[in-house]
Amino acid sequence: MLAWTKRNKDLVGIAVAIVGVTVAVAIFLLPPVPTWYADKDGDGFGNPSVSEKSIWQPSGFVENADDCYDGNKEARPGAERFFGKHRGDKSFDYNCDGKSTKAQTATGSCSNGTANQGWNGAVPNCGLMADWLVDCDRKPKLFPPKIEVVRETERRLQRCH
Ligand SMILES: [Ca+2]
Ligand SMILES: [Ca+2]
Repeated sequence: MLAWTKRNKDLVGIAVAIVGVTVAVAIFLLPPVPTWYADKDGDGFGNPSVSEKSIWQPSGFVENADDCYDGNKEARPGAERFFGKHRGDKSFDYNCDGKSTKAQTATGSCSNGTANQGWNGAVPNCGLMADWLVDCDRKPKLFPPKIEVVRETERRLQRCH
């Protein structure tokens, strides 16, 4: 029978200490559990208000939280297209820069019968139709005799992003 000597007790104490230090070092060296963000619209950009912590990437989640609206895949950082319809929450900020930028802001004018194309009046808000000046025609008028400038317009939609 093995005698439980003081030396054996000391060896057990040292072994327990080594195991304890090893576990502590292993826990310290483990990478932190990453946070994943829901990407419901599948555009590769995550919703900052819907997240999950997991070692593995959950399905439908991405590692960034850069989406400004996760209900429309056309609305994402860096989007270049302009749209005539809001993205789904009444906002036209499709490129996630915090503002709705109008595609067309020029106002039209006629100069010597030549048109500088643009809106024929005030610049419309995003998603609204308005008249766009396409041409200026000089037409003679008999009474009183003069040259009249007639503005030719077409209806256009203000697109934004
Ligand atoms: Ca998204
Ligand atoms: Ca924008």
